[in-house]
Amino acid sequence: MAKTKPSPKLGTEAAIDKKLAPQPENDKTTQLAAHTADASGEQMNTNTGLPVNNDQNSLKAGDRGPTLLEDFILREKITHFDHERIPERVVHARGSGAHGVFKVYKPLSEYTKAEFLNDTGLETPVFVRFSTVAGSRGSTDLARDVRGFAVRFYTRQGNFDLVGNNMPVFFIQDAVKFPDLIHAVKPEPDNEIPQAASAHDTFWDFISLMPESAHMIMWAMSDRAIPRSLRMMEGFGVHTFRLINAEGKASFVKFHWKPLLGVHSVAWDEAQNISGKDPDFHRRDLWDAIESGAFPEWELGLQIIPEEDEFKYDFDLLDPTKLVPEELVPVQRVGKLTLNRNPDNFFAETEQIAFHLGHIVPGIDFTDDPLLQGRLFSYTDTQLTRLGGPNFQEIPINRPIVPVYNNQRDGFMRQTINKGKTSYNPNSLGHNAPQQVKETAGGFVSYRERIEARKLRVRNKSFFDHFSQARLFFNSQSDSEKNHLIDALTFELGKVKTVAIRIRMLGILKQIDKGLAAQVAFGLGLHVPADDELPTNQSIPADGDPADYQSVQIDGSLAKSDALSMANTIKNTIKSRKVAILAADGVDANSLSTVKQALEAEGAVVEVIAPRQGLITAENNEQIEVDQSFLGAASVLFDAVYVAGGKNAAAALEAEANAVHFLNEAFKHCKAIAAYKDAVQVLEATYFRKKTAHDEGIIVGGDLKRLTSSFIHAIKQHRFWEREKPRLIPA
Ligand code: HDD
Repeated sequence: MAKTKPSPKLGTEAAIDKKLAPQPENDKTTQLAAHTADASGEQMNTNTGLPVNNDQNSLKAGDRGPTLLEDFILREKITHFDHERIPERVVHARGSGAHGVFKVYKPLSEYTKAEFLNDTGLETPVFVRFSTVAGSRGSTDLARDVRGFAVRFYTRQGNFDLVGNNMPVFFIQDAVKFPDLIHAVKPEPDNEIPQAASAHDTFWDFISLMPESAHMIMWAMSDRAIPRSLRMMEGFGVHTFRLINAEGKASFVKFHWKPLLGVHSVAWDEAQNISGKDPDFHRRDLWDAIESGAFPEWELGLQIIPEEDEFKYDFDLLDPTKLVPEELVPVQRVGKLTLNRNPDNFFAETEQIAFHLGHIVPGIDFTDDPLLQGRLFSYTDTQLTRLGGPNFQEIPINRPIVPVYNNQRDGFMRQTINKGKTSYNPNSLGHNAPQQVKETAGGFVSYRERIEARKLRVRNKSFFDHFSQARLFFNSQSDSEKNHLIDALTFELGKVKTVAIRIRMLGILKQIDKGLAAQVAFGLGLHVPADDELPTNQSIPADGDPADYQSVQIDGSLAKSDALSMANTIKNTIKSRKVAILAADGVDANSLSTVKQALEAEGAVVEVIAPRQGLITAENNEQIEVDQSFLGAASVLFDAVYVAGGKNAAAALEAEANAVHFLNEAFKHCKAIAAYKDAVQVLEATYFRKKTAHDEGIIVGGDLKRLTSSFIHAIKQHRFWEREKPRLIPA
């Protein structure tokens, strides 16, 4: 509970200096500030305000006697502790959040009447929560998984939640299959294995029987599933939504988030290593970036499709397993999201935020996408168990920035003290307040969609092309991305024990691309099944006619979409990239500090790694502070590595197996590596040096200025994936 009247002050300097957190920045942070409590300089008291004299010992009968039931202070403390945990989210349990703001670039009145998408002077407060889907709350950040990308806009017309993912399509077409999908991907029910991983029988059993998942599987097995940073992922609203303008005219819309740092991933071997070295890698990266002022930024993108064009495409806009290629409908960048403040309290904010796809504002509306329609039920329903009752909207992070007046009352943990006698409408005793709002004054009215239909439990034939866009995705990947996809599928299916499931999956892959299926089959030591061995489509109801439910193939005119490959992303900055400088006693101080300063000037985060922590003594006797020793540091936690010069330092690093391993691993994960003068000697000790000819990502030389600028250019490239092919390094 927030303490608005703090307990007596100590009267010390600490009390006077007390920081009032959070510093109010906008309507939402000001609102949250009223609910925060800061104990600095304060005395301890119980939940009822009683000053506590002794928090070290329970109340006993005698100094060695049993604890007395009377000890209400003990009971209060233990009782609260016993109930500190709430159920984790049934999906997306593992997540990290941050506050920020959104600003629209120009009014979008042509398409929508939503105020926050029209008023360019408005900074709309937002809270964003990123997540993985399958793992538990404490699972690793680097699991191969879809990432949740949920954005809440605290607008003056109420909360708008855009609850999306970092992939633009989904596994299934109808919400009725969601519990099956999640049961299949979660740890298997008998032994609760594996944690945060899809590489197991039940997941691939289900997928191999659900051809509609083919497109999403391509995304989930691509490098999009192992992002370098939450700050370097795209976001997608997935479904087709509607925008409605002031005249009531609707347009279809797909929402996108485009990261200004580009879209980047790590290598799968690296991801698995990071999971051990720092399971909080993404959470820490987001937190550190915001703390250091390197605020993550995305542009909001819209693909707008006129209503008249609803049936123009060779896929159905209502089918969430399809994307609208950017080549067909360009993404207009309409505003910017900036994350600029870390939460004060993880539980109160990141854990208790309750997103709901159904939180919309006038000017935005739904479509009949059957996945979207089912989600509209699930999100509020799940909070009733997770947050313990119907008053979760009153939790500070969930409150809109506008006051709430309606006739909903009571329930567990009700906070609001509603005044007056009336809690019904219409009423005369309370002058009919709170009153309904006219549409022209901002009252929400659902889009007047015309529906004339029979009730049927069916799926439209326009949903039956399961493979064209899966193929479009595969064809759009660079060679290294294709190799990663093949490796990922081979890895995952290799973990599947039931051979029949592996074979069924090869049957699915074959329909996407024969070469892809053949390469995965080779890795698994299997053959691609013939057509009559292909899986049956489980979407067929028991009494349905299979002929009506056959997967169809539409040969869309688009063979390739550049926007689908991360190889085409922006590569123009090293801002917030982490660079390791390897050094030891005898280092050439100038070669260390010149590169360090140049990297920091470009916004990179640099750490000096040496055989031991503390200070090292440079060639010129300068004392240089070490950030981490080789024992605590690992190359997988950095984007690039530089070995500073100095004869003695080079000899010491060459003799240090962990330094050589650091470089081998950085090479294996295709990172930029630089070495100055004598430090080339350390490279000579690596596995890769003798085996690689020219490599643009390895920069060596004695001209510090040239070396620094080439190194910075190399870090901007993110990775040199072409190195992987020969599989030289066993690191
Ligand atoms: Fe969902 C959470 C995204 C389909 C049911 N979902 C959840 C979160 C994200 C998504 C990002 C975490 C929100 C947070 O950070 O608190 N979900 C998606 C996307 C989907 C999708 C992009 C497909 C396009 N989800 C989906 C379906 C259903 C659900 C079809 C059920 C029918 N999702 C839930 C849920 C969760 C949830 C059970 C768990 C915790 C929560 O809602 O608050 O209601």
